[in-house]
Amino acid sequence: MSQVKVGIIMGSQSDWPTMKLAADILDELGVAYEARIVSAHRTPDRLWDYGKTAVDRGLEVIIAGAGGAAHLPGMMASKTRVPVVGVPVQTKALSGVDSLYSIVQMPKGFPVATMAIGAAGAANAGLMAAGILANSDAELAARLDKWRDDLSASIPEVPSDD
Ligand code: RP5
Repeated sequence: MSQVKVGIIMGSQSDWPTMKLAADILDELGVAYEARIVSAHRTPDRLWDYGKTAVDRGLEVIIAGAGGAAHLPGMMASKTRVPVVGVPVQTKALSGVDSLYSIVQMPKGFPVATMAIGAAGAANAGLMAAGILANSDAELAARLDKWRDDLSASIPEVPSDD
């Protein structure tokens, strides 16, 4: 595969079943990515190093997912100008509203593009990353257009009783 331009980072191994849905979309669209566990609280030095080297390593989008006190996306946005797409992971205690609120209310100057809570948000993060890269990659743009057309075509016009 080509140069890795998308980093998928998450606060814990327990986030991977959700974040894998972003990876699955990127696989479908032929977009190279790396996946890493980078915790704002448990591995802050790893977070700092990841953010500090992101531009030089050629990353163009970072998808960051975390749950609960979900500081990873915002802290990553404060450390690199690479666009950060935030995924609020669904939690048991508060259903992911805690994650959403932790990610979405960034102060002016350090944006995080915050997705929906959970599975849909992770898949959409993959699509968002692909859309950003497609602006400068005509072949990826064609694959993404087809992916979207196929999804539209799969939606029946008439509801079924089954
Ligand atoms: C966050 O705490 C992680 O992003 C995860 O969603 C949550 C729980 O982590 P574990 O206790 O399952 O490792 O930092």
